[in-house]
Amino acid sequence: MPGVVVVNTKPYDGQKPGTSGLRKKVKVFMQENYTENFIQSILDANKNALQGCTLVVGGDGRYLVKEVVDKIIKIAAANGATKLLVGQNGILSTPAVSCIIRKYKTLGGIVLTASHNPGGINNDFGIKFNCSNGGPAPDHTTNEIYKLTTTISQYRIVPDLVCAVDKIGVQTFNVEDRQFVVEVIDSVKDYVGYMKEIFDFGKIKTLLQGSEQRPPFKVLIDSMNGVTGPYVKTIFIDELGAPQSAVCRVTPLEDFGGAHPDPNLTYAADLVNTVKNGDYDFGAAFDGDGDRNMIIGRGAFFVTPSDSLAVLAASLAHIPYFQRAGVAGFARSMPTAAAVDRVAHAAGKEMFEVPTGWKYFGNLMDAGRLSLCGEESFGTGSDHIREKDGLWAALAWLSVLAATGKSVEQTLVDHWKQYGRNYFTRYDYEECPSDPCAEMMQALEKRITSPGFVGSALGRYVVAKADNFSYMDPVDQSVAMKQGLRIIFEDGSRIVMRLSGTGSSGATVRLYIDSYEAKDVLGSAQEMLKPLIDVALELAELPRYTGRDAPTVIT
Ligand code: VG1
Ligand code: CO
Repeated sequence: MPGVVVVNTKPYDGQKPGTSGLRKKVKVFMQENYTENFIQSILDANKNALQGCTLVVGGDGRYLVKEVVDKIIKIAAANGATKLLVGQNGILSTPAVSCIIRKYKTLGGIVLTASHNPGGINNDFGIKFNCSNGGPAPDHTTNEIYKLTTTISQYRIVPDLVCAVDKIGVQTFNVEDRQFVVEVIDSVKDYVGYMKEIFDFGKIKTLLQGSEQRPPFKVLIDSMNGVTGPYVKTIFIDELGAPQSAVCRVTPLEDFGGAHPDPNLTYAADLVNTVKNGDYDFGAAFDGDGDRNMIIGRGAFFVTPSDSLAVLAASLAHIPYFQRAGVAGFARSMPTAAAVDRVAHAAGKEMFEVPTGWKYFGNLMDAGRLSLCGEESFGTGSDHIREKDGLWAALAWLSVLAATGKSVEQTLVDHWKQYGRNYFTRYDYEECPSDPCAEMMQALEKRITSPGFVGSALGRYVVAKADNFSYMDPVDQSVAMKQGLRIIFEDGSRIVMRLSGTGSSGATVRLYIDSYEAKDVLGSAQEMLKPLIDVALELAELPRYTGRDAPTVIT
């Protein structure tokens, strides 16, 4: 019978979860006891609930996932956990973890991913705790976990417990007269089953294969060597009957093949070029852990995530899940353009604006007030789970296109004609030196909150409101402060600036620009927004502080 060993350890600085879990370089996680400390702290934060409960464990297949799954099994066994549900070979997409937590009513789950950050020994790893509602832990829980990491002195482990995670099935261990069960589960089955309940796969299949009325609708789905590969193969090839050529990069690789698994115009340029130059009606890409999505149409017509959210909000009636459950309110993160607000307004639905990070949507969904939400950072999702869901978004789009018979571009043009258009762009300055960026944000905050700033003119824009965004959750009244600097102009245009909370080194500055046009809806975002971008760069003195004259990524 394998025995529990108590290991003495010391706290590490900086184990504070960011926007979505603890993310650091792989080599940071490989330091002695670093990972063990954090896992023990997660379990300690749940100490009173572990016995008799189940935890879900899985990750996006990146470098270190397998080793850390093994550590979690051994540490959970030593801490009196009763059962773990582990994805085969440690593979579970982030949306699948959320789905499984909810389906089997578990205490929560541990998700091993650094999401859209690159993988491999020289890149990033991450650990995130999700609660029993399936969503990322709220701030008070991550703060509790963090607090425990600052005082940890011991962790418990069963070093000799040997558990094979490559075979599906139940394994039972005796640890100190208790039974400890690990059930290795099929990584895709529960999730795919759920998608078949949510959507009408028959209609999507007919769209893809063509009918007497319509030629086949050709799609290209790019998993970017991330975790969605097996899910995409099962859904698109086995279930929807698409040809092999409809999917690409569908084998999860530990280093994502050297790619940056972030579905945007820069890092998914291959998909964009293939769709642009090929005979495709639709392209979609997902990030490393499968919660983000990028949607493009014929000719690589790009759908901004803010518009994607608005279009889906206006089209939920085409999706069986919403036909059954009805549609409550909508929500977006603060930097996301307000296109969806117009749909909410027209439909008489509640509309919420929350800080960046999916954890802020959970309470609203649990309270039954939120059906569909999204972030400008390629996140779209609904209350079917408590994470954003890349594949769900692609299937939602295909459901809408199957019902309307329109192209992606026509769908957008019609939407803009009806609601007007929120032009949006985001500039990312990745891995800048930290101190000057912090100074820049401080200086900007001081400037925009000083007397006389509201009412002043910047170029042709007159400032109507300026602050550091804070949010009070309408369900539990918890408050999140300092969530991003925003300047709102009299015509409704906005400049938003914040520092990323998911980077693993240095500072990443995000600048978001959005501006509404009721009639002039067919312009280019970069051209339309140029005057406002210039105002923002000058106001923040961004080139001077960051030393960059151009962003790393433009969306
Ligand atoms: C970024 C995005 C945010 C998203 C978060 C996690 O955070 O801006 O909208 O929720 O990543 O996404 P930040 O703090 O770097 O701006 V994922 O797919 O990485 O879990
Ligand atoms: Co992600």
